[in-house]
Amino acid sequence: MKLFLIYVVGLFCAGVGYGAEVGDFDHVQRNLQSDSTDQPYRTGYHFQPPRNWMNDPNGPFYHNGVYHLFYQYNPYGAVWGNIVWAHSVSYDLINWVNLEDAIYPTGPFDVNGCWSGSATLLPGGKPAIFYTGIDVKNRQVQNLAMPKNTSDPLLREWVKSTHNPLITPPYGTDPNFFRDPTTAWQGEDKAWRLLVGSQIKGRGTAILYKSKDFVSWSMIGSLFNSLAETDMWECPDFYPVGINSMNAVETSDQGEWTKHVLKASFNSHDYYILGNYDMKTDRFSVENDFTVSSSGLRYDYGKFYASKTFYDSAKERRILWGWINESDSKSSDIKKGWSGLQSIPRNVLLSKSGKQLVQWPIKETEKLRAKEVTALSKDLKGGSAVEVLGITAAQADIEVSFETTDLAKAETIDHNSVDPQLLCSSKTASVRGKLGPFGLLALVSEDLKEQTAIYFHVLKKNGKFVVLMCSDQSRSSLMGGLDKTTYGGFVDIDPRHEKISLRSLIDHSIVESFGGKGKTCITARVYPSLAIGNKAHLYVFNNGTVGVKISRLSAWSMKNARIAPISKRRKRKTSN
Ligand code: DQQ
Repeated sequence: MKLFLIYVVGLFCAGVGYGAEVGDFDHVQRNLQSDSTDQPYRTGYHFQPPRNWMNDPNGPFYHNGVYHLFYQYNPYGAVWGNIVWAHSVSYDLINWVNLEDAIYPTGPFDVNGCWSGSATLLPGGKPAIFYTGIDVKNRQVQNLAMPKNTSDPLLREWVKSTHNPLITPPYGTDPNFFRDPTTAWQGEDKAWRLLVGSQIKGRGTAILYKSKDFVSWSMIGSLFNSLAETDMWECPDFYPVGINSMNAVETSDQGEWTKHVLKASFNSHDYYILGNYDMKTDRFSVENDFTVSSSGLRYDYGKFYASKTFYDSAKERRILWGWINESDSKSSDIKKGWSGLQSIPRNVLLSKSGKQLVQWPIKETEKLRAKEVTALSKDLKGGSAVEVLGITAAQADIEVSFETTDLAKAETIDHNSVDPQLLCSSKTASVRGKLGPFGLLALVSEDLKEQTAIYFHVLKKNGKFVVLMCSDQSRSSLMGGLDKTTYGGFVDIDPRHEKISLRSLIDHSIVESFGGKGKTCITARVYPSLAIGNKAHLYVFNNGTVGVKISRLSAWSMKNARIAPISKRRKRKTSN
């Protein structure tokens, strides 16, 4: 269908039913909470449990045709606490069935909580989960759990090792800063390795452990000594990526054709660095250190934390999930009865330049695309906006690419301007620039007073063009008491030779955006009070003085994912 275009002036003056498909999963029921009109911020196709608090994605893996996702969950309320591993399964990473909690406190080694961790597929494919238990002395210790019955396709019950805890805080390490074990990898010497996040003398770190039998682990030391002063490294992730390859690499693979990614979650963001890892010596030689400002490499420059990847052997790809927390208050979460989402699963690859990662929503997301509207080669004059009509603007997927022909008119910025978030905060969507701001206005109200803007600026710095991507939440809601921080990141593209592309997944209270074909990602949580459901609108806009061209725009209404809980939480035993 062709796009209907409505030009707008003065723009800057001022659900979800889940008919559960039973398939091979039994005991499913309708998720009653999601379509209710007093729940305008529930999402249609992002993963979230029917109620209560959720944070980090834990231990995802693929086993015998089924994807497993675990997550930090409070079974009793919408705020953090009573943490267990909830468990959901899927055939396609989009539609999910929620099972019983998989791992919950049972013994002195985890009596005070079952915190984050990762899964490893052992030779033969049997999954093993390492997680952090908060023990009877409130120390953080690392425990092992295995499925009770691997012939159960859903792996519903998990049994803990009788040797738990397998790893306790080493001498000199604060027992409050020793958690979140990674997926293990196996060297040519057949020994397993894993990392545990920590902080020593004011610096985040990841401690390397080695084991021949997966039960008895010895400490090797820090994988890499960062100079950056950071909080503790939560949820570290360490994995290979193929150089110049469209296929991902299994976690234990390593060679000249790979680089390694070390990701650490601290200061509310997920930072990563690239380097070469030699499994014989366990040396990790890095190309760059962590950079705490937003000029450094981050998975996402908006809301995205405590992420986790896994290798999907079915499709030879590496998939990344991140926890997207709320931007509203605790009391609003209690009122809503829930808190937290997972990002759309993203495919992760090394960029062609080899200098950064690129992320893209997994192909399966496109199964949810329904009605499509398109537009080709349209001029977007400075100071104009065009409404994208004919789709459900509150639950949509949109891809747009822009051409900038008048590059000579790009504004020059000071050579000291290195922090893109700061730049975006001064160059909000309503501030007119030259080549920019141009991009999308999502979740816009009828009277245009509410809007979430995702946009670019083409700027000149030190004689070179730089592309800035921003997400401006300052006008996302008429309500107060929300975190409306503006986010920003640079996009490593050359506007002289490349189009500037943007894809945004809009889903009621989340706008997940991918700039430059996934080189820069920004996720926003917003709570419009007017731009809700079918009252929400979507625009392409250009608030610069210089015209740009829309080379192509495609937008789709998005169907609901089916996310269905099992009918009853199974009664807990006193030990598992
Ligand atoms: N969340 C978990 C910890 C982890 C933190 C507790 C990161 O294991 O360090 O719920 O969000």
